[in-house]
Amino acid sequence: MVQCRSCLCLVAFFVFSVMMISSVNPTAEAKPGIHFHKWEVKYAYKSPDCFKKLAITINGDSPGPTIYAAQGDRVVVTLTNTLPTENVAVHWHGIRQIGTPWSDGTEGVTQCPIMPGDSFTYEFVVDRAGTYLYHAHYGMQLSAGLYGFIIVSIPLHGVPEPFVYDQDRSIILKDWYHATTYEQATSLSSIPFGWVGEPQSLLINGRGRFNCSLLNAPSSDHSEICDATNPECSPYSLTVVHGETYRLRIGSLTSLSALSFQIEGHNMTVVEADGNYVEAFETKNLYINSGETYSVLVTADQDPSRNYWITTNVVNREPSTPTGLAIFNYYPNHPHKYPPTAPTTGPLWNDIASQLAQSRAIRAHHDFIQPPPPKSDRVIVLLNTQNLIDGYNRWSLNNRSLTLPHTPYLIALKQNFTDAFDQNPPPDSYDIANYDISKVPHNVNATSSNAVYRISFNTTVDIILQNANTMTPGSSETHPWHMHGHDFWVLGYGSNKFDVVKDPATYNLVDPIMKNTVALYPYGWTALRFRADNPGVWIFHCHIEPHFFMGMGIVFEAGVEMVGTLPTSIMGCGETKRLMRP
Ligand SMILES: [Cu+2]
Repeated sequence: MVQCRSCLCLVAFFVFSVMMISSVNPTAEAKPGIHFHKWEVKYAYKSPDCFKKLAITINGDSPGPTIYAAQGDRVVVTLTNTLPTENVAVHWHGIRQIGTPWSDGTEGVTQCPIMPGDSFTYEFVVDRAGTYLYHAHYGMQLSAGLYGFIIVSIPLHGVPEPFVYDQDRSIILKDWYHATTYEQATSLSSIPFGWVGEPQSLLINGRGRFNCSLLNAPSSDHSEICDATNPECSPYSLTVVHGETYRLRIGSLTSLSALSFQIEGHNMTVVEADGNYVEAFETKNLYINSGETYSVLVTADQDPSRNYWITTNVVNREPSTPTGLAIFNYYPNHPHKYPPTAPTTGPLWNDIASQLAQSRAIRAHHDFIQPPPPKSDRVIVLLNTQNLIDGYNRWSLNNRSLTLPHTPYLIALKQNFTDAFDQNPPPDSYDIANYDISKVPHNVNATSSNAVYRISFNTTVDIILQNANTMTPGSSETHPWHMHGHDFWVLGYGSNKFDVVKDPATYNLVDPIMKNTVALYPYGWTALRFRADNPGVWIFHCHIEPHFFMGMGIVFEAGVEMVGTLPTSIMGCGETKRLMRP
């Protein structure tokens, strides 16, 4: 067993691997490891973009420590909530939680929130190598800075990856707001509605740059809250050696922004998406949505006498956020020496066609194709709309806007608490024949709902995400949809209203990628297929935090009767209180 704490984890894991290599009979199977982490979730003042703001941190860090493990290992995170007046829950994004649905970390779905002063232990197996994420899944705490990476390597004697590289590095992207999550959440749920707006900066590995002179105060007054000389906001520098090839794991946990990512003068070869190997393809601009991860290979093959810019830009929404900057540093140049060129600007923000082209270009790696079942047992078409409910702005699926119940679904379903949520099934479709997706809806009103899609265990389900016009004429937004507990096959994309008769004939059933997060483009559709083979209760939602906060998600159940005895540590709220009494 290996004791791991924050950055010591990597060292411990390395030592562990060496121990394994030195002590193991070469023909024997490697034994899975266990990685213990102790996290204190606490407030700290942070200046990631030079502007001082209260952040929610793990052991004082935002982003939090990277969890390193090998495929098949067990990860045990004991989280102590020392936020004095605030609950918390943490989701392990991309980890399917096979056999441990209560460790998914989704407040209201799989657990009660962790109350101030309480500790909670998440324990799960990382069953596949790849690049994953973790982040808060309660209220809007992701925006407050609770996020990080999970990096799962190939175990000893494991199936090798279909690509080679010299070094492994990771980059996590975030958009950053100066308003607190409490102000944002209050504005979103008020009449009149207050939109969160565009972020103030983009962070690369927790570092960005806000122009302090934009503050409405003389510089002598604002140096306390915005200090351009603060080392916390000096750009991240990735040091490379000429001639070496780097595997860059890139993950995005933005609250709102879809991003493009570039390395000046260097091509990137995409090899992994959401933990699945893809047929390698080259790009200069990697588009990445919140909740997605990619691995790219980059060879340091340019003039090594200078540094280059790493840049990230907002796409899909008219940007008012400055380009996020980091430095691609050729050793032995000084890591903080600015490149002699102006930062590259990235692609046009509204070039949806090239984003769609990238999405369509990604195929499963030919040696790792997992063919989808040829047919589905059920088709659920979800119309994505912006609505009003009693005058409040919301997002809905088939006119239902999700409100999480006070009793988590997993416990309510397992214990048959039928009063905990609406027992009527939500609709599998909408009025496809008559609904005009290109216009503001005739009647913008929707209803709130906490009903659940009940799915027969081990059946195959297609989900068609259908986009539409918002409540603003001529406007439709991109939504990155993320599924808990499963990967899904991405069968296809379209740029208009889905035709239930014709469009399934265009599906890629040969080599579709599997992902856990996929984009739904403006006015278009995205078709997914998944096998409901993981017993539990799972959420499927838009990964834009304010959209999810405004109801953009559904919950589905499959095989809940097969879930083992629930740990009492997930209980304590709503109707589960009665289970806690002797
Ligand atoms: Cu959305």
